[in-house]
Amino acid sequence: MAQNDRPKKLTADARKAALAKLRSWTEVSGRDAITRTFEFKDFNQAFGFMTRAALVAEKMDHHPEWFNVYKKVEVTLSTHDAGGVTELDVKLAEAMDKIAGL
Ligand code: H2B
Repeated sequence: MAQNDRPKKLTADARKAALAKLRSWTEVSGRDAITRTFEFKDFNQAFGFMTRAALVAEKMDHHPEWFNVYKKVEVTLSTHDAGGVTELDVKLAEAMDKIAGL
């Protein structure tokens, strides 16, 4: 991504507004990042979600930190290049919610 169209960290107000829309996501304590734990019916559903989310993430060139155990997927989103939450994290969070269909 070119230097000047790199996303900027959201202001505290903008992040609050974004989180009000993303009802199932919360702020990570001690870090500028957002998190959500998805719980599916079984591993197959969880891994299907991860596969679909991975394709979206790769297309966006914006990647999740995530941890899967059986049917649970813990996701943390932050823009490493910006050192915090940006519009890209909000977009990926919305896409993941949609894919999960929960
Ligand atoms: N993902 C996330 N979450 N944050 C980033 O800053 C980031 C990324 N940067 N995916 C991208 C890749 C960058 O490293 C490449 C070179 O565009």
